[in-house]
Amino acid sequence: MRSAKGRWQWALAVVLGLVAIGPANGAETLALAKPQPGEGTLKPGLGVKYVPWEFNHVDEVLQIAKSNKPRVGTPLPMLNYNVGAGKVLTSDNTDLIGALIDGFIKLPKPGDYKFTIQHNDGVRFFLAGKKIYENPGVTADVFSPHLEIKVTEAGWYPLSMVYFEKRNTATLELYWQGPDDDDFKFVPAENFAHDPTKE
Ligand SMILES: [Ca+2]
Repeated sequence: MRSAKGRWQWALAVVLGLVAIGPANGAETLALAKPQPGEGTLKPGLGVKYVPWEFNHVDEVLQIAKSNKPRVGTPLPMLNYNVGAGKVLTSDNTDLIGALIDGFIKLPKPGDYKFTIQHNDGVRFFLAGKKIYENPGVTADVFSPHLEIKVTEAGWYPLSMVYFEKRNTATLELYWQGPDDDDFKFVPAENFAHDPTKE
């Protein structure tokens, strides 16, 4: 038999143990797309729709998209755009353009992932319906913090972004560090897809 003090210490140890195996940090746990997209239904790259306007905030992109029908653009093979004063993503515009990006990202194995975005101008980033990051206004090139994601099942996860470029230079890059990676790299093209019926 444990003494009263012993029982108390034992109970405390159990509680501390539970705390220790709970979420290690603020990492978001994502829900897999259910059902998973069927074989052959997805096309490579992320879907994108463009809305021309002089935006100062990602909310304005969503607002203007309600009245000015967005134009479907060529899908984005991957997010590695650091174009200076050149054309924004796959649009023909070098400035004054918003983008609604929608598709899937394949997270190939369970484990802890970190993402980081470099962007110019504003962006809002969703994974599996959760807002992972936003920096919604006009900005020079800036990196997000490391965005920690906990994945319990491999598969396709919904990914969406609202983005705009106001003036001067434009950047939209998405990097990750997977469970087995030592460093950040661009999310490869093979890990992006979109549903062409949503175009
Ligand atoms: Ca800019």
